[in-house]
Amino acid sequence: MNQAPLNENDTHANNKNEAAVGHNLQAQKDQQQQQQHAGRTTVTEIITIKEQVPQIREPDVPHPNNQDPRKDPPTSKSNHTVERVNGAFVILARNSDLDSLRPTILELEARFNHRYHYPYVFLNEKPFDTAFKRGIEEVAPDSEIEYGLIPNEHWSYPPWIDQEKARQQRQIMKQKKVIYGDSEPYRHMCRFNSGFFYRHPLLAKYKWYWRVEPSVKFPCEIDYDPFRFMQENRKLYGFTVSIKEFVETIPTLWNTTVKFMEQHKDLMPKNNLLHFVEEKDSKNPGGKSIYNRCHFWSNFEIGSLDFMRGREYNMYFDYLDKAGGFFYERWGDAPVHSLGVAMFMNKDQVHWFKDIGYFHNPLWNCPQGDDHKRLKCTCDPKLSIDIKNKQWSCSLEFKDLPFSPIKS
Ligand SMILES: Nc1nc2c(ncn2[C@@H]2O[C@H](COP(=O)(O)OP(=O)(O)OP(=O)(O)O)[C@@H](O)[C@H]2O)c(=O)[nH]1
Ligand SMILES: [Mg+2]
Repeated sequence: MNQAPLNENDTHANNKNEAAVGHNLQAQKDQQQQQQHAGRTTVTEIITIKEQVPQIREPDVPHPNNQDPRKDPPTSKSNHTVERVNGAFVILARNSDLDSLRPTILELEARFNHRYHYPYVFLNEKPFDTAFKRGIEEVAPDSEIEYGLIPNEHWSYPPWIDQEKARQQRQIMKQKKVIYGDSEPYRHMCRFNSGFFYRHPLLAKYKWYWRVEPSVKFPCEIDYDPFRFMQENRKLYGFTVSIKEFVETIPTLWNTTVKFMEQHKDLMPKNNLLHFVEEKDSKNPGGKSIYNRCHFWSNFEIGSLDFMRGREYNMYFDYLDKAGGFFYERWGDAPVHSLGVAMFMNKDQVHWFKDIGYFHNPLWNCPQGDDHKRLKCTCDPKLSIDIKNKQWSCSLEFKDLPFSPIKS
């Protein structure tokens, strides 16, 4: 599981690697689905709202690592509001994800959150059961934890979708062996993560979210507060890994996005980040540019909820939703978020958290050099996507893009 199966020496690496990654991911998904069936229950959902965290603004810091390391935030629930900003971890999960979530949360607490106690918000389209809640509270005993039930209209077919056509498309994708191509819940998950998670009432009081998934790893110390970094540096979206999407899952996403852009030029700032996702069409060099498939991997995101809740992004999501590609194709929330970010943000507002060690099967972001030592990393820096799987990564391209001023 921890071995990235990509082969950098393969000149036809993309196709081959997609298959290897796909196989690996499919096996993992199958196992999760089996676990899910075993773990379903009908226990009534309880939403526990223990307290609200006020937003606190403090003086700017130029870089997180320049913070005084002696100034640790308080560690008890009673006085934690002095140091936190208004953020929360957001975790979409099934009851059956408990065993893969616990090690992730233990590590996140040990590497970062034992100093801050940022709250957790768990979301599920089915009620979380008592075993899940107990199991989570054991590994994050000092953090506030809330459990939310997803409204049915955020996890079901909208009326304009032809469900028979959607079923047929899943069959076609299954034959083509597209990763998760035949999965109906995966599509609801991608649509929910694209356009609904930030509308959940439990997130209404927060300004920042940090998305976490089961089984991910945080192999290094996180020695500053990334939420605060976002706020104080006027960032809106942060990522650790950026890669190219499986083209079979998004055949019409780019053209649909182009149509949206043509109708809504007024929504986009002049210095947007579209140059991160566009490339010349080698088959038609004089023609329109095409999607280079680069996207921020959304299994890790630290982002502004105000941006996600804002008019621009939601007009874009609604346009995509009406086009039907969440069901007729298999549009993922990662390219959807990324295209939204590219259209509506400047580069200054997007941050690569290169110094946050991270693993989601099969890719690593492992800090290099002095950072690796200082942050007591347990990952192998040579396995980092930008070293081992350069041909897949878009992060270095992101780094080299020109900066542009923040929209006034
Ligand atoms: N409640 C709920 N959560 C789900 C469901 N399917 C996926 N998730 C969650 O949605 C997120 C993304 O799902 P993943 O299965 O991790 O999708 P992925 O990252 O593309 O693929 P792998 O991690 O490689 O399996 C994770 O937090 C899952 O726990 C579902 O049917 N119900
Ligand atoms: Mg995942």
